[in-house]
Amino acid sequence: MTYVQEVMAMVKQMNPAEPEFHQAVKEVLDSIAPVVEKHEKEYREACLLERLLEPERSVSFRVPWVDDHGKLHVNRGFRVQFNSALGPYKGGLRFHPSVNRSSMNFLAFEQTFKNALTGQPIGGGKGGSNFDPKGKSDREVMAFCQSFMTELFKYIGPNEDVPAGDIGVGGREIGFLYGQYKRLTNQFEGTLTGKGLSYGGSLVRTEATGYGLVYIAEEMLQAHGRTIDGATVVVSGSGNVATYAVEKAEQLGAKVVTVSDSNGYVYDPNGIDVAVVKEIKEVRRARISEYVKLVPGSTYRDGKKVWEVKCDVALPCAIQNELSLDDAMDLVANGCIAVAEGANMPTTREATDYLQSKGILFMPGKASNAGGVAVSALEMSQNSMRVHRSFESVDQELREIMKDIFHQVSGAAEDYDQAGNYVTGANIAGFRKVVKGMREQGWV
Ligand code: NDP
Ligand code: 2IT
Repeated sequence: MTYVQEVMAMVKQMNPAEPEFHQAVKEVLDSIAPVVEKHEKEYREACLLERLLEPERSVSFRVPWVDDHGKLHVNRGFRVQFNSALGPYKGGLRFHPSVNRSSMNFLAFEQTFKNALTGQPIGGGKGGSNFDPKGKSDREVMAFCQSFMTELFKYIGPNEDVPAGDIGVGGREIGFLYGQYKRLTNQFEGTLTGKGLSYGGSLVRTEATGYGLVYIAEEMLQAHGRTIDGATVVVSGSGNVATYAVEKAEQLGAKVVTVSDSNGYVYDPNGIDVAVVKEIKEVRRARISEYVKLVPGSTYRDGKKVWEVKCDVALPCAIQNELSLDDAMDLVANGCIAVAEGANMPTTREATDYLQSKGILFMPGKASNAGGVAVSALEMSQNSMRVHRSFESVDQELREIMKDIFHQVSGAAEDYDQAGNYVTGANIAGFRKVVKGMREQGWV
């Protein structure tokens, strides 16, 4: 067995019943195999892959909270501190019923390479809970956040681990979490990102993941003689990433025809009205099916996914494994030319392989959704310096970071004779940076 095969078997044996983690690890290991082969003896002696694949620290904890009827509930909280070779652990918190050890490990592992690609000094981590914020009152969400932070605060800090938002955790939740952190530590410091603008948040953080996704999609298209201007785009999801991907794509001249949630999707042949999406999701916190009541000419398909809609560019912005092989076949049959992942690992491995085999331009999430965490790192530096940068300056830096990621990713693919394979390129480019840091810091 090769070293890569050995460690893949080890990961499965040490983390049984963690399919998402196995999937993420396998994709990275398959990509980096040629790099590892070149340095096999040295990496083996240093147990480099064994160390890379074992989180530095992983905690899970009880989160008791009381609902509006006085009933007590108990959820499970997690924080996985995967790798600190390049900086303090950094990564979001996800509140969603699907959260378990597998999804936390996969997300924290992916985050390590994504964060390396940003060029910012941040290591990789992730956390969250199987708490479902859907249908809960503000008071219930606050009670949960306060209880969650009462345990989490022991493990985080501005130079230690800096959480942010992810699915189910947006500005409201970060506010409640930050308030409790401050109460427990008596410190006003940048231990969370995605904060409100009046208490240390950065301009552009809300928009950063969706905008960054469109910036890198445009880089990729332009490198192949195409542009997003005039393209028909399908977006899945209607949360933070999806909303601002729609906004930026439309600003750059695309027509975005879909948004969705876990119940179904909206099709608007005239182009999604992003102000209506914001009103439904950010203000009313309602289901996306409401859209058709507000926008004449739009339709809603219950229980269906957006990939059946004809498009030039597809931007999956909801959740892992939302784009299957069948969906990929639909996209190809309908003439789609490019897929860029806004979510983390939204495309199954079979679907990714199929899309690439058909010559579809494919940008993996760890490169294409890195804009969010990149601006989180800019929020951290603003907090340290006690300064507040303008929208234009942060947005300009985000653009440059996404452009730089595109060049790193395409360059690394070329180095290994796989020009245009951005999956391989992103994994190799991220791996090279993390490994350099790990090698120079000794056997820790
Ligand atoms: P939000 O909670 O704001 O939105 C999530 C959206 O995805 C909702 O519309 C939700 O619908 C939908 N969704 C969830 N499950 C499914 C499903 N099974 N099928 C279809 N739609 C579904 O989360 P974010 O926008 O923040 O995150 C979206 C993705 O982007 C995640 O993969 C996240 O990890 C990733 N990401 C987020 C970043 C950020 O800065 N926020 C940064 C980088 C990546 P419903 O209401 O029905 O659940
Ligand atoms: O998946 C991700 O990169 C995020 N949810 C954002 C993490 C962050 O720290 O801003």
